[in-house]
Amino acid sequence: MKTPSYGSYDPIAALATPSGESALALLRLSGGGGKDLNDNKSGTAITLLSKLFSKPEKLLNAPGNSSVHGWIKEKELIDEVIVSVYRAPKSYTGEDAVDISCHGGTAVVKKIMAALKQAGFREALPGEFTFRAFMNGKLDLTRCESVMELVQAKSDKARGQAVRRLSGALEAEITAIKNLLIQTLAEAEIYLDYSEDEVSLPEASGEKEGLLPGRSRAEEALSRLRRLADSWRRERLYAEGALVVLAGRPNAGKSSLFNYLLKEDRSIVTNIPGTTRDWIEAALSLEGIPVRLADTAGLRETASVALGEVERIGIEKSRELVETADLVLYVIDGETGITKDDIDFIQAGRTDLRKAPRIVLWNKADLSPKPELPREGKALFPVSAKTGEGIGGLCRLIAETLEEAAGGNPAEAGDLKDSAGPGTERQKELIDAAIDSVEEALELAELDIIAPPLRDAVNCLGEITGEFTTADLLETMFSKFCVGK
Ligand SMILES: Nc1nc2c(ncn2[C@@H]2O[C@H](COP(=O)(O)OP(=O)(O)OP(=O)(O)O)[C@@H](O)[C@H]2O)c(=O)[nH]1
Ligand SMILES: [Mg+2]
Repeated sequence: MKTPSYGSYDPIAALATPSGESALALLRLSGGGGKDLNDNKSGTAITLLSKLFSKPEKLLNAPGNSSVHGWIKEKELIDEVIVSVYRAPKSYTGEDAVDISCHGGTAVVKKIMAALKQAGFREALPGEFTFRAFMNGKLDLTRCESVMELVQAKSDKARGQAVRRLSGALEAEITAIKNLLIQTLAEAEIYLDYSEDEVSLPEASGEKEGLLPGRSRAEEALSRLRRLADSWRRERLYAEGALVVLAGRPNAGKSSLFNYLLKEDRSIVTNIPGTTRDWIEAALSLEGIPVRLADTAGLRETASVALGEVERIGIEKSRELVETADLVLYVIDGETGITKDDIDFIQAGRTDLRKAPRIVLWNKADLSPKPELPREGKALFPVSAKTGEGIGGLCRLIAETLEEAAGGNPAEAGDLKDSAGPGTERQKELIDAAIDSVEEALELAELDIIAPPLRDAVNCLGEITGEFTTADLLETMFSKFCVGK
């Protein structure tokens, strides 16, 4: 049997929903019919399925974007289904395509898939439906990648950014920047032609002699590219999330805050200092940012108390977690007040800029109000894990601090509100390469040598949207998608 490849027009089938017991499952079919999308002779997804359908004529005559009720059958009935019919080119893939909604049992899905194979379909490769959508001009590469981002989005913000890319926001911005560079290139070439004839450019161009004509356009392209690149860390924050670590002295209320933020009793809480020995991690979404929250063993100076082996290892682990955190929530026990250990920890975080940002919490504010300290600024944040006081504000502060650390100043975020930055490593690398090339072009004074770096930049931008691409790149990219997408 020949190995299936992405470039074929074979009729393909895949389960698009997770396999397991569920009310319904969705099977997707597409393709067949050869290179010409309207060629029905060799059997398209619709004609092939009709051989397994209880009402073949109804299916064959169904207009695009319509549904037909019936049964999938071989010699015997397999399942009662609804099939949605899409006709080329008005389908996701651009080919004739069908979605089958069947019952979601594993035995049902297995039997229908086997029957489809008998009828001439093969199992789709990962991302093959989206690959075909790209090849048939239905989606550019940024939209294709955003489809996978949407499937994988763990938070509302990640979803929002992916949807913006799916609606074409990144493609539009990349195309606009590319057009600025193409205009710059064209102007440089015209200028070269004119200067050979010793004719000066019209004054309206406003460019200084000897410098790159269209320099302001190239500069605008550069600043727009830099803005896209700057948004990358924020995009990663929304997609991958951050590690937030609760640290502080024993009994400060770390586990209580951990449970309050998670809205469940996950960590053991007692009034015995040193209760938490082994750290615990849990996932939650804070203001749309996926957060891994860690509760740790209380920090205390090893010299001041005789520590058992287990607690000593626990404290070591707490310190390690603090070092790898994206944000530390340092909890002060409001009942006992600020101690020397607390001051030492906070000072260390302030002086070492490599350390993750920290928010210092005054917990048990229900028992004793936050003290007014000189020069304290917004550094001491009052909360109560018992009454919930301050927790809403804390969630917002955590999100703001993480966004700030990821380079997202609110004004800039506002600028990108209707647009979107790069969503994948591939897009980010190409934007960086384009920035390097435009910077190089802007540094060159000689007009006859600026064209190559500008063309490089234009090519990088064309690669982002898929205007210029190679078969290898496409295969590597789509093979990371899931089957059925
Ligand atoms: N009144 C009041 N009591 C609290 C608050 N937060 C925690 N406590 C109490 O403080 C004690 C210690 O709480 P934990 O959450 O176990 O403290 P911890 O920081 O995890 O302690 P270790 O695991 O020992 O490091 C418990 O008796 C809690 O009920 C609060 O905001 N108000
Ligand atoms: Mg604890």
